[in-house]
Amino acid sequence: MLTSKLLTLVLVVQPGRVLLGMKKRGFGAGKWNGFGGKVQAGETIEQAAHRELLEESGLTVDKLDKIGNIKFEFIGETEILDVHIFRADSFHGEPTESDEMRPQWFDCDKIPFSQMWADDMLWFPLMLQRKKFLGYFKFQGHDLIVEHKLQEVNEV
Ligand code: 6U4
Ligand code: NA
Ligand code: NA
Repeated sequence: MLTSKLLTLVLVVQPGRVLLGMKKRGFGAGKWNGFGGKVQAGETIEQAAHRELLEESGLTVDKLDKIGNIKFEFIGETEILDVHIFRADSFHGEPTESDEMRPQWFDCDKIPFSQMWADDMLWFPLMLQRKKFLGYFKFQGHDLIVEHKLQEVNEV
């Protein structure tokens, strides 16, 4: 049976640039990614997104826009990752390295897709254009997408 695990992912965007973090340990270590993690018991998905953003980047935001939901399946694994994606266009604080992530700004035309999850190059353009989207990606291992669906929607 497939179970699913709720996760958050936050992209902080400013005109012409996006903040990514180098994941130093755990799932996706060695990849640049947005900030996020597991939703804990007793918190909403949005609360988890704020908490993980602060823990991993040192930033707080007044507003998170819900922009996407992607479900990831890994062949041979019984858990689907149900990732809720948010975008923030302003923030408070200074990006600060944590045990888990090393933040760095990237120009929007120099996003390091070759060192990111393979799905990111497909949905980052939608995210940067403020489009909303739903997706499903099936991975073999952590680098190969064997099947996927991605659609723009009006509401996530
Ligand atoms: P802890 O709680 O430290 O053990 P960890 O195992 O490191 O957690 P966590 O909580 O950081 O994992 O969550 C994984 C993060 O990676 C979430 O923000 C979701 C994100 N993520 C997972 N698969 C992804 C994918 N294919 N593309 C992507 N982000 C992904 O862009
Ligand atoms: Na995390
Ligand atoms: Na986490």
